[in-house]
Amino acid sequence: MSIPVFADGLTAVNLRTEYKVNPVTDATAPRLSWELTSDKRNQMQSSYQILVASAPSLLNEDKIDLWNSGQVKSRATAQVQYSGKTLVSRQLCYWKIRSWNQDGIAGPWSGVSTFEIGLLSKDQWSAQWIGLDLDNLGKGKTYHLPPAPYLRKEIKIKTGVKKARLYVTALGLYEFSINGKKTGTDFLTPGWTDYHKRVYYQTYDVTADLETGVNVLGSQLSYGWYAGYLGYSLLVGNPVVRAFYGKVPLLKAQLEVSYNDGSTQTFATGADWKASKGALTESDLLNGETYDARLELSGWQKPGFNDSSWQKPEVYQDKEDRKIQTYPGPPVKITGELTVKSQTKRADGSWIFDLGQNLAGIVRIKVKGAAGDTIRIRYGEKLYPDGHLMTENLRMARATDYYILKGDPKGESWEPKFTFHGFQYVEIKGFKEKPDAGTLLGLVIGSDTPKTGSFETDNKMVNQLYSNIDWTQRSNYIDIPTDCPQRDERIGWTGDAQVYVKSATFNRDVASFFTKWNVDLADGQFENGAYPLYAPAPNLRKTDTFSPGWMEAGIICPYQIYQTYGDTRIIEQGWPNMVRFMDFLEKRSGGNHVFKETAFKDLDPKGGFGDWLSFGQKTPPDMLASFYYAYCADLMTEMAGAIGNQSEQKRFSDTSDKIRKAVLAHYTDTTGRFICDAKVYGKGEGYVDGNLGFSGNTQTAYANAIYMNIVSKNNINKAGNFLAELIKENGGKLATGFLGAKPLLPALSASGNSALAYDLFLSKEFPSWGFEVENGSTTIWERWDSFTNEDGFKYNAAMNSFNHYAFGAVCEWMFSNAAGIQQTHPGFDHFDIKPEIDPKSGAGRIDNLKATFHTMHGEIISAWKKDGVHLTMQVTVPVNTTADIYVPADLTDQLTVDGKKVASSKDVVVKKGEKGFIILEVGSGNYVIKRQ
Ligand code: RAM
Repeated sequence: MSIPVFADGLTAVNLRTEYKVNPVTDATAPRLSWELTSDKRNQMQSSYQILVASAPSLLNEDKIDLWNSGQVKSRATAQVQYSGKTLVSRQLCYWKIRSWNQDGIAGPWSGVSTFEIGLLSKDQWSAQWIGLDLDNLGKGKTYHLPPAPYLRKEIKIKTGVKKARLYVTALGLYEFSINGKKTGTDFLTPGWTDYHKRVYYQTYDVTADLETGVNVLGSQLSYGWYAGYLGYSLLVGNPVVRAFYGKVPLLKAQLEVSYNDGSTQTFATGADWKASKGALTESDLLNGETYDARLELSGWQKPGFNDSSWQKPEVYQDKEDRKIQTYPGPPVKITGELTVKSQTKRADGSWIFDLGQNLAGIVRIKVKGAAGDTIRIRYGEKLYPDGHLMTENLRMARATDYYILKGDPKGESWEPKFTFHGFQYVEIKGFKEKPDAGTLLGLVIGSDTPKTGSFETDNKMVNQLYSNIDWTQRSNYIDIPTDCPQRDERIGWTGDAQVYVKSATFNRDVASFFTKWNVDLADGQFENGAYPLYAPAPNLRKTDTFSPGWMEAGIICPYQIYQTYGDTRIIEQGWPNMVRFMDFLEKRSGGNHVFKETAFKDLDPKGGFGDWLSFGQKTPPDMLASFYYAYCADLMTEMAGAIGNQSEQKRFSDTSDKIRKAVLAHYTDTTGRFICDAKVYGKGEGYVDGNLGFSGNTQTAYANAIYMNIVSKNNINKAGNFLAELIKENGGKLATGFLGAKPLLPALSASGNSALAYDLFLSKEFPSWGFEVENGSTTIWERWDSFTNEDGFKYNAAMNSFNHYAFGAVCEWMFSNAAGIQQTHPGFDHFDIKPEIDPKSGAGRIDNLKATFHTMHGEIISAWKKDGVHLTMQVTVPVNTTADIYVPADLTDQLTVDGKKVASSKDVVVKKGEKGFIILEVGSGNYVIKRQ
């Protein structure tokens, strides 16, 4: 038997810079982070030392040339800013770190990580914007879909390449290749931004891709978000339906080569490139692609190809104030593959393939046939009962790809490049041969956000629900948080994003994803200070502006990133914008600190979107706006504190008090019930579902009032009782929409109604989360009744997505309440484990639950298991953190920790606490707690 030997100190792992592993960044004081591991309990970092050098061989205390932090007394293991020598464009930095534990024992040096600085200013770019205007070749009736341009350039590389970097971006979408090999594995680059203000670029290490002699730089462009169709503009008859930012997709690329002999060479896009149309005859994000393989420019990416018939590209002027910056988010990638579960031939000769999972992505097909045979590929999330593909819910998104065969006797394989679809089923027309197992493969696409969470119980429905939530997140976090991946929308709806952001943090690491989107939000902010309905924010419909419940994403999303990751830079960067938004609210409330009925009647729809997709009487949107106003003022108070801005901390805390007072005075009666002056809304015309009437006394009102601390601590239980009463009156069912569903279960739990929260959570009756699962869902639906046995798909043509995460916001309750993982300090430096145990047992209930959540410090685990009156809890607390474990018990004597009586365990401290709980304060390590 071998005996493992552990080092005494802490070992640092998972070194990251700006949330990424070995990234390229524009941050000149990049933030470093690491996680600590130890096989011992109660481990804390007391100090750290960071070394940064320009070469690995210099990573030695006496040779260091960039930064030696020295031994810094600090617990910080994340958001630690580089503060060495000034960093310049292209600088490659190597770093490592070691930590001292609470006893002053130094751990070993970590492995070496890197970060590289991008091109910090525009004058570093010698590359020009080049493109080929093929717009007049778009000739469809409904859709104007011109072919996609191809660009190429032959270059000569000398021997002895030491380092080569490709800096590349597009207005539109690009794929780049060197000698026929795709550069990188990213998809839909360079991502969506307000291209008038900024465009991001990617940096690739292409040292290994270059050969001595002639090399070919190749690129294909597409229209994408820049020049293609966007959202529902076509559906709603907007004057502009495509080319919102520009008509011609453009490439800007610069290959920089340094040689061993010290010389350098730069190859940049310019008039000396060649351009042509090719086999990609249609290419649009929403509508799909057509690839005519007969038109393939065989060998165009290889040296020696005869491009004499190609054209000179046009060079386009840059927009002077457009920024060019390093892509800050996680790249969109193919994140998985799905094989076909079943295939069925239809009477019309077409085939339906079922991938068994609703997803966002594309398919790779393998076919054999004659030149000119056309394969039509359509996508759908559902089938009709007779087995044909349901596509009405795609509305105006054509979402169809065509592949025209060249007739290769060995067979041909193809996948689209610049589009994606939301689907579970694929319908293919045009096969000459019977498809087999290798005919079709589903390729999942999405922003590559590392998985951080898991949630598993002994209840199958709940496990499927969790899978549905995570799949819906994967399908909709595609460069920006979208509403849905299938129909003619796929835009960054701010309301959806803000209700779901906390849930998202549990499932995946979304720190850099929201770092990116937060800039989109700021870029989309209106002159008057309101954040937009969606970001990026091209005008897809004349009347689209802002709405209560949506615009607050500008405060709520960065706040959540601060909370989960301890990130104060996102606050600092967006602070002026956030303050401007608060000023806007103040001005709009006319100094009253409350939005009275009809305060937002100037919007379209009147009042904004309110509690979108709720059932029954509507919660007044103005009342919700008032709640959000108070909530935002609270978050601003906290964030001002976090960045040390005391005067604004005071300002927002005063504002928050005033709002709360004014809101309660206006919207509650003497018994504490929420009320409104419903008469003022008249027949509700122009309001979303206004014909249903308005009431202050709704589930959504209480759920939000409790969640946002509108009611005082003393009145929470009373408000909770009103809420419980309303649910009972409604036959034990929820009636909430987008704004009400997220806080519903948390509010019940916070007000002593955990049992009712569980009943709603585990219900399989319509409307509920379980109902969707019972009906075969593999993702979260847009509506509670997207499909019912009685009505089938009653909304399809209107708005019926089967991949919409807003109602997946229940995930927040699953982790924070059912598993009880509650962050109490930003970045999870300290947290509570306070699980709510399902009070009932038996079929359809939960007896056994385990959630894991990887924080900036490492993995938290919270598991519990009921066995009659006995309860076992299992908790893992990462190194450098502490936790309060709330064990539901009355007497300390009832408990054991790791088999020993609590009193005799030296690793737990019993804290005075809440009635019904024994609170155990613990340091890092694994704990098994049993209640007899
Ligand atoms: C729908 C979107 C989104 C919602 C808006 C108001 O069309 O899908 O989910 O936020 O409308």
